[in-house]
Amino acid sequence: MSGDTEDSFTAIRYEVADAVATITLARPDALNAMDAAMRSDLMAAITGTADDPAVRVVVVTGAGRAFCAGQDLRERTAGFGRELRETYNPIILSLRRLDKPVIAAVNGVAAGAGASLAFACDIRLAAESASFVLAFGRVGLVPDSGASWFLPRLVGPSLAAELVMTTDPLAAADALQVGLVSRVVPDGLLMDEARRLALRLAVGAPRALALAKRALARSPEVGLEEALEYEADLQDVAGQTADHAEGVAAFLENRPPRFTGR
Ligand code: T3D
Repeated sequence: MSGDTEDSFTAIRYEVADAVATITLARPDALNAMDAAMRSDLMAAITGTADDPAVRVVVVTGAGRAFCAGQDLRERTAGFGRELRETYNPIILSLRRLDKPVIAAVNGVAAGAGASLAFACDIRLAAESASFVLAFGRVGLVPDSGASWFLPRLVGPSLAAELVMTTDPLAAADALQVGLVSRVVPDGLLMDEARRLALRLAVGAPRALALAKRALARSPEVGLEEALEYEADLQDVAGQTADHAEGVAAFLENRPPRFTGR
């Protein structure tokens, strides 16, 4: 595993170290609001992680005091539906389809499409000062970039409706209570905690993690019988991997496994 650092973007920072790619939204003066450059950088970075066998886990976070304030409201749009279809939606779908765990390290406010971006990640860790604001209604818009799909699944229909309709912020502690985030940590420790978790996942069996992600992503859309069938299909695949054999051998030899992704 390498200790490389790569950074050829303007609106984000992209670093790879120890098999963990960290994508940092980097327009702190605008609370990391998403302009065209950021959306393009983000898409390229996610595609880069998919294509890079050295990357096993992705962390998404924000520079400064915010995670992401959603669409840059100073940027003129060429058409809402078009912009969503051409830029936001592919970002959301590529995060969901990425065969690697994605951790959102929500370091501050996540508003509008910034909240959607966090929702599309597999695991959300939040700093104590973080919050989620379904801000769309404040500017006369509707939830987009997957917010209307993710939120009811993550927190239930009633709270989802309340958050969307009132646009009241949900503080990190409350987000933890309703299961929107899995951990809240002191602000200064968020990235250490995210990195610790990422490194743990980076030594897991990559194929098994990818297949588990697929099963979890599919579960809200299928009934139990179909889920059982899908699990059986995936287990046929996982059970044939060298990593399964390595995991069993390591268990029997009472040593840590060395997973290779084969
Ligand atoms: O294609 C399409 O356009 C459709 C897609 C839509 C998706 C969406 O995301 S719609 C929702 C867009 N986002 C918002 O409506 C959120 C707007 N921001 C806020 O409501 C607040 O800034 C926050 C609740 C996020 C944080 O509040 P606060 O008090 O901590 O910070 P602030 O003072 O409002 O903002 C600090 C600076 O960031 C300020 O700039 P300044 O005055 O210091 O130069 C502010 O203008 C800037 N900023 C914050 N959010 C945005 C932004 N600049 C541009 N766009 C933003 N979204």
